[in-house]
Amino acid sequence: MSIGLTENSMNELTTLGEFVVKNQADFPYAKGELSRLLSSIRLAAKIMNSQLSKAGLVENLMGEVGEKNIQGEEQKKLDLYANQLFINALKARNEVCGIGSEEEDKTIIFENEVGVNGKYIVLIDPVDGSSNIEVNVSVGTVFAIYRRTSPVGTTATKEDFLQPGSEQVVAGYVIYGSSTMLVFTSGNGVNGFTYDPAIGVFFLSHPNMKIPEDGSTYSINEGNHAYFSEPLKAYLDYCKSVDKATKRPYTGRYIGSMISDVHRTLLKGGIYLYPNSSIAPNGKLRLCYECNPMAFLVEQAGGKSSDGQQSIMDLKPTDIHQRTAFYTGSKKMVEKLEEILGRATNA
Ligand code: P6P
Repeated sequence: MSIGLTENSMNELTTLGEFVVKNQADFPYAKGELSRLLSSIRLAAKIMNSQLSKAGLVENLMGEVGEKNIQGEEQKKLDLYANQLFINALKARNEVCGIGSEEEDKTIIFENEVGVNGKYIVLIDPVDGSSNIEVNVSVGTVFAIYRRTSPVGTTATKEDFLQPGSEQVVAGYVIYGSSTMLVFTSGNGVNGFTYDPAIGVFFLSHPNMKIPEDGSTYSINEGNHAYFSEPLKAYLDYCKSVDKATKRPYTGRYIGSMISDVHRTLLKGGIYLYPNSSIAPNGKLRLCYECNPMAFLVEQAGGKSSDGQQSIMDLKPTDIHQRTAFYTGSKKMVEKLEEILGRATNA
């Protein structure tokens, strides 16, 4: 009778903690700091998972707060809950000198003796797509970790938070979906861990994730079509025209939760687009704590990310809340988009 385990089963069950220890060499300058940072995010993710799985029953997690964040967006109770949870978890591990959050107008600087000795800064969107939780659609947390550029032992500076995405040390997301997964990169590939709530452990379930070089799914809110540029409309016409050799017309898939749309794109191939438009001249998604971490992950998995002209991670931020057009996915599909957008630019 099969017991569902083989003699090697336990070897196959690598926990997130064991994985980080095994791959400590990936963090050449870290003496365990990054593993402590990741473990704080892991802890907060477990708590989020527990709360979200009963969000409809927990009064303080649903609905709006009645205030707007710096983005001018209605803050959800869930946004504020998650924001405080991740800030507390990160602060407790004494590795961070400051945090930039979508839900905080200004960066949070830890000025106590422990804080000023933190070597890292974290940029985070505590809950991306929070409005989806009310209709039971997946939401997620996105984070990016940088080494500070200011001297250890001093108070973190604005420049610490405005580094280009190419300087990221670690990037990742937690997707709270049909299962909860933590996906991260430290610059040596992308690995995905699935949470088993019965024992409270993240297990390596998606080792060395690679995005297909090409795909046949495009993901965009076409409700904004009237506001798109002519070159972007030309690309969407390309996606919908018939050409069996290139698997067109492509399939349209749009969940409206960026982490879910990019997670599907990472696993199956395709392209995710949130363009700038006449109603959103700089796009909607934020460069520092949404686009850069997702770009790092997709590029580490062999894909490509762009603002239409260049890699998202080459952009030098001037404000942690700044927005950008964002395209990411299978390398060949992003290249085709840039070609079509470039035709207009060069015309
Ligand atoms: P739209 C959620 O608010 C979010 O930031 C992303 O998660 C999502 O992809 C996008 O906005 C949805 O925006 O304009 O299509 O409703």
